[in-house]
Amino acid sequence: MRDEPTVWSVVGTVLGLRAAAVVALALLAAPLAAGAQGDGRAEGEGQVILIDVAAGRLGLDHGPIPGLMPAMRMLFAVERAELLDDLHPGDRVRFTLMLRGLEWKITEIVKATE
Ligand SMILES: [Cu+2]
Repeated sequence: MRDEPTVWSVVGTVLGLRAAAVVALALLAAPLAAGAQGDGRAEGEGQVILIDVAAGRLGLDHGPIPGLMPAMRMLFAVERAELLDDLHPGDRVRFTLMLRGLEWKITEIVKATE
């Protein structure tokens, strides 16, 4: 873990940044990190808080996404509007993100059954 600290982890450690700031850094660093690590793919779980079919966006209260971002509430772009079909606020979902250009988009989403 100390072998090859990223610029962002060093900055975060030095400044003792709290979650919000680390999120901003993580978002800035995400395309670079994905390029460096290879596949530009991530998976997460969360709860639907907002569905915007017209804009093709989904608001999620999501848990930590390993290697990408901590838990937070945010809007994601969806790759296809059909991904929003049958979703409702409060639904628990599992989703896959793929890096598309500079933006992480949801490419798969399924309701979690627990
Ligand atoms: Cu997020």
